Amino acid sequence: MTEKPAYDGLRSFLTEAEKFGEIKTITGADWNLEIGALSETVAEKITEPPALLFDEIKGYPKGFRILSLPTASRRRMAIALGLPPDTPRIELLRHTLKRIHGAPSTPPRVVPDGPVMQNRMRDNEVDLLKFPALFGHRRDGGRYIGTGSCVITKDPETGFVNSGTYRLQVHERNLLGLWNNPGAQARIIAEKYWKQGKACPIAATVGGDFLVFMLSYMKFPYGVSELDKAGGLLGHPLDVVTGPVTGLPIPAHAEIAIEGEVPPPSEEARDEGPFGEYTGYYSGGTLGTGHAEPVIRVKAIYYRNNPIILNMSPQWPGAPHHSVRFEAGGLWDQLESAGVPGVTGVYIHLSGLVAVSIQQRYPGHARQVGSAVLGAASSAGSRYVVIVDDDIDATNLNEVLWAMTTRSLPAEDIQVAEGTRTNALDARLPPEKKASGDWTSSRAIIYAVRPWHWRNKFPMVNRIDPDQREAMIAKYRDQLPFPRD
Ligand SMILES: Cc1cc2nc3c(=O)[nH]c(=O)nc-3n(C[C@H](O)[C@H](O)[C@H](O)COP(=O)(O)O)c2cc1C
Ligand SMILES: [Mn+2]
Repeated sequence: MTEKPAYDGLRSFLTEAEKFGEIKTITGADWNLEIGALSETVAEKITEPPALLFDEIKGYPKGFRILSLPTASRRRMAIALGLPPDTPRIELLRHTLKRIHGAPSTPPRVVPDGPVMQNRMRDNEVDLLKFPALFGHRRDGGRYIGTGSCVITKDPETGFVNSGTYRLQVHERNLLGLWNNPGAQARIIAEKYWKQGKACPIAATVGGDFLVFMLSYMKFPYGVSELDKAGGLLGHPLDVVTGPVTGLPIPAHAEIAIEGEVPPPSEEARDEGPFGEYTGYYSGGTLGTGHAEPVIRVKAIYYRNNPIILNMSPQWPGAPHHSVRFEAGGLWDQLESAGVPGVTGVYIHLSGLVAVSIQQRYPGHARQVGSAVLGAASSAGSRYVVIVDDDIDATNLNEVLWAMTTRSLPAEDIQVAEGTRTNALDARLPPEKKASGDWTSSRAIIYAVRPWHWRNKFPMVNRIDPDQREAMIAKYRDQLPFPRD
């Protein structure tokens, strides 16, 4: 019997994904716009694309690598989540969030040393430009080293350790920009230090275990540590080394980690961004607020031999980073908790179209589902909600649009709700509203279902049935290039 190889962070994921031929190494690409452009092009043009491991990046020695699109295929997403590689898509969609929320909190284990400490730079040696930080989008305000980041801070009053994903701009060889949404927990923590006139100690990884990264970009209640959750999901405590400068825990198998401090912005702050965002527009940073943003004074850098930057730089939403939008499973759960019956599928398309398929059971059922979606916390930020019948696959945008164009009547089947919640990254939020903090917008629910009272007279669908399609793919797969997934 072969023993399970020892846990090795991102390297464990790469080893497993490589077994399935899921990693493509690209040499000679340029950090300056080429890697960002290629990653977005591949995600848009190739279904279930390979992950891209960039090596021998222009101007950098072999071994200083960047990983793009780690979870853009269904199989790699399963591997990253610690599930069997053949886990079906519907399972990933439906249960990923449940697994995460149900996982126990297992505190990290402090170890004396770890791969991340293989190479060190302290004080005057610190040089962020030793790594091929990306200039990702043409109109970005600079190079960003942290997009797949875990930014670790500790509440000075309670000792709670938070890990959050926040973008990190390289201002200088030893200075990073830090941009926080209102409500970001690192910001809450930093302000506690600033109030005492102190700089906030901070540690960050910019490459490491995908699971730890994923937990870092999810919202947990203040006080729930993402590092504890990681232990729960991994099934063993996350190994951490104690940062020599800050005393903060640093994942021992991370690729690259920094330590430093965030001074009060009154002492030092810099213009930040603009930065191409996941909505498909530039936003945030100084562009969004007009004032300078906090910085991290970097005191130390640690990195593994042949370190890998995790590139999760936002892409136009039609070029997704993830094969499955499992956040939709959270909305599904919330609809069930609201007691709404008959939901057979939930998906979130692009940056704001929610599709829900239902098996209609009684008059008014579709409208009830529509209202419940607007009321659910997980649907905030979506502009359009489309309710479809259960013969429509909510994850298939063509099917959803076909239902919209054939089963809904604009004059009767579109409901508009005004004054609903949105966020500062909403491109359609007028400048005056954004400035005044009135982050609200209207949303529409489109009822693209067969009208309940004459549903049985609705014309029959002219489309081959799924069993026919599956039979044809199975029979002709050798002769025709049907996709595998
Ligand atoms: C790739 C990526 C980049 C992100 N960048 C930022 C950012 O720059 N600033 C921010 O406040 N949130 C950003 N977020 C969202 C936060 O990670 C998310 O709100 C998370 O809940 C923050 O952790 P916290 O709840 O512990 O504050 C980003 C998310 C992802 C996936
Ligand atoms: Mn948190």
